[in-house]
Amino acid sequence: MSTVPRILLTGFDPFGGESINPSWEAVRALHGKRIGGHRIVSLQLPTEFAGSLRMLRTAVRELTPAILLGVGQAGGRSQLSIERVAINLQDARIPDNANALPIDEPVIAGAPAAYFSTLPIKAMLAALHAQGLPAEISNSAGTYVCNHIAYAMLHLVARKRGVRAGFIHIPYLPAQAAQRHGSPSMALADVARGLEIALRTAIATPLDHKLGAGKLD
Ligand code: PCA
Repeated sequence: MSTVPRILLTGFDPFGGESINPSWEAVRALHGKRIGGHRIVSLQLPTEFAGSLRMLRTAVRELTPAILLGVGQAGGRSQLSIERVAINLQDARIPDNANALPIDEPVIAGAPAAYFSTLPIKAMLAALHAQGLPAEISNSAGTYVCNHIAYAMLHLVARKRGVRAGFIHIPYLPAQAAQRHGSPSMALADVARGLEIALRTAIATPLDHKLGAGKLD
């Protein structure tokens, strides 16, 4: 088996009546790519609370990745949105793709209330801006399947020394936004480039930068 450290990069299948999920489209474009001495393994997770967690656990066990980056669609957001925190909560506004609608249940019973991303989010933000891509730090990944997977990734590697994890939400694709008057969007090539920049920065940055990116709301 290859000794090249692996990056587990996940996207989701379409949900909420969409026929495409930009997270999977962007993530799969990077599958197999070698960056900074690491190899990217892309995986599509179902937009299901239980199913996604099962598949994530198996992938982490089999791949022993050094870096985990989850990616999900956040329709309505206008830029790449680097998540700072994931909470131990499932509160679904719409049923998931397996028709589950958990309300106020933990992702992992008995586990901590929240985890901060262990990727260098400020350095990633600065690198995206420097490369001409709009990006922000987000302080909530929501309470649906994306937060669920962001939390699970951080929980699964919390005790694994040197293994880091985080999550990025991305806007609609232009074709999706075209069906929703006034919705912001980002081209697939820009999203994929942004993910690659974020990963390269994570590999090159063991300690995050101190850079203000707070919000008043
Ligand atoms: N976005 C959803 C789940 C899957 C996805 O791509 C979310 O933000 O929770």
